[in-house]
Formats: sequence, C-alpha cells, structure tokens
Amino acid sequence: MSELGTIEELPKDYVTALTDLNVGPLWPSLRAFLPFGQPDRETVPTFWRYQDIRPLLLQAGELTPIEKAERRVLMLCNPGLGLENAQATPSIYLGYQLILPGEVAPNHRHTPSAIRFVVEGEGGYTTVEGEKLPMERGDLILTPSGLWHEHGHTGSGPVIWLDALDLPLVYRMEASYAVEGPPQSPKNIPDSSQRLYRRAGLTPYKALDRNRSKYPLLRYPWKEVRQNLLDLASGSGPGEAVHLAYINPETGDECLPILGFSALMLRPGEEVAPARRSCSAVLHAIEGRGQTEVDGATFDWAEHDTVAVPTYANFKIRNGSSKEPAFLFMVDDAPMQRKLGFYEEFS
Ligand code: 1HN
Repeated sequence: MSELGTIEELPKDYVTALTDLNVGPLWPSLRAFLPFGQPDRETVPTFWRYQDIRPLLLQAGELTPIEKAERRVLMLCNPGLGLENAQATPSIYLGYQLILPGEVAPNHRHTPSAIRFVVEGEGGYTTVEGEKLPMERGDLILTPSGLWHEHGHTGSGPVIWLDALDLPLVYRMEASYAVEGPPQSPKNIPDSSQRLYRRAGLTPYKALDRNRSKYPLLRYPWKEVRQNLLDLASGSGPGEAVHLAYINPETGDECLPILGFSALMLRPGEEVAPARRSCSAVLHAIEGRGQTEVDGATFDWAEHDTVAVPTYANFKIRNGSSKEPAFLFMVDDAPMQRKLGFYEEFS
C-alpha cells in the first residue's frame, strides 16, 4: 500500500488552474473515498429512551397545534451525523409522532417511503389511497412512495407511533418533495390484512394476473406477527434466531425498495449475536426489556426504546427477563444494499 500524493505537494498555481475549471485531483482524496478493508463511519451507536422523550412529545402537543405542525414529530437524530440532518443512520430517518383525539394530520403524498410502527394509544388510523388502516399497538403500517396518506384519531388519550422513512437518501438525491391533497373518502370496508391477505399461502385469485399492485398489503397486525414468532420459537431450539421478515405477499420481496422491516423474539434469558452486516439498522423494543451491545457500547432498554446500529457494527441483544420473551422491531437498509449488489454478512 503506497502513500498517495497530497494537495500540498502540488504547485499552488496548478491547483488554482484546476479549481478555476471546477476540476480536482482524485489521488489526495482516494483513501478517504475508498478506505481499505472497512468503510469509515460517522454514525455512532445511539440510544433513545422512550420514557425520556415521551413527556417532551406530549408537551409538543400543548405547545404546537396540529395545524402548525402537519406532523407533530420529535426526530431521533444520530449525533455522529449532525443533529440537524435528521438521520438515525445514514439512510434511516426516525421520529416519534403524536396525534391527539380529534386531530387530523392532513392528506399528502411524497417521494420518500414511510412506515409507522404503533407505540401506544387506541383509536388512531392512517388512510392510504382510500384504505382505512386501524393503528393498534405494534402494527406496522406502510405509506409507500407516491401514495396518498393521512392520519386521524377518533379515540381518547394520545396516540404515538414511530415513523421510519428513507428520507435521508431521497433528500440527498435532491428528489424529496410532497404534494398536498383534499381529505380522502375512505371505503367502509376492513383493510387488506383482514380481507385479502388473511393467511399466508392464499391470495385473491385476480392477483394472479400480472396487473399487480406494487403494494398489496399496507398493514401488518402485531397480533398475527407476535403469534407467529411464538409459533416459530416453539418449533426451534435455543440459539436459532426467531426472526420474521415483513414481505410483500404477492412477490415475496421486501415490502419497500430501500428499507427493510423485521421482527425478532428473544426467548426468556436468551442472548443472540446476529452476524455482522454491511447494512445499518435500528432496533425498537416492542415488549420486554434487555441489553443491546453495539460495537462495545451497552444500552439497557425497556419497551419502546430505540437503538441505532451503524453499518458493519458488531452487536448482541440480550433478553433481560428469565421468564418472559422479549420482542423487537428492526428497520434496516438491506433491501437497497441487496439491489445495489454489495450487501454482506460476516460470520
Ligand atoms: C411524513 O409525511 C410523515 O406522513 C411523518 O406522517 C414524518 C418526516 C419527513 C417527511 C415526511 C407522515 C415525515 C414525513
């Protein structure tokens, strides 16, 4: 590995001549762009404790009416990436969103894709392209790129969910924008998770023709996911990861193009050390408590807490209870890395 030349070694008038033409030499920056062995990372393992953030989110409900916010969100920002940049990891935007009884977060659509993972409260809903999706605790709701979506709340008490978006990438591609629309008129029928994709292995017959919707299923009820994790655990031994991926039921692919979603169960007392991976991720505790170790930093988590895992990081997750299972929701950017051809797992 030879030392590369620096800018300082070049004649000043040569550098000025280049600069005047909006041109630059590659070699002084080559190692920074392309380090040997492993990428340089600015993302730091970061922990957000829900019980610390919750009172401030509720305070936002008093300070800022929904009309002045459109979306009342406190963003989870990775300090290594700059708090102003709205990045939990290089590719993942995260925020806790609050909606109060009677409020409406108005209808819009935008180029970034989003998901909502419901944290607490009853009576919230999201309407996507006329399909009204109830938001129950632990449900995963998709609002893919370009689809109209609005949120409302007809219950009592606060409703809070975790938003995840591929905004950091779309924004840096200078391709992020939204369009506002009039309120939707939802169809008065149960959502597709209750009607069309009730069970794995069955699809509405007409989906067999090739005019498929790109996003056939927009709500993944936690009740079903939790039971499936318990069933998966009972048919496997300790040490075998209890891990389910959320997929598009028509294609078997990931549900969205950039970000991927999965749910993990830790058996009582279990510790798992997933393979080190090239993708970045966030882990959100759905139920239970435990510890997560990310590149040597240890975080003690309880329900609804969230941890950021940088690319190529070592991590371990431990269930803090010897009696109850723990459940975690994971967001990562593996779908994009797979499509780009450089996704890796290291054992
Ligand atoms: C958005 O549209 C929502 O629809 C939430 O609830 C958070 C953050 C950035 C850009 C768009 C929503 C968002 C967002």
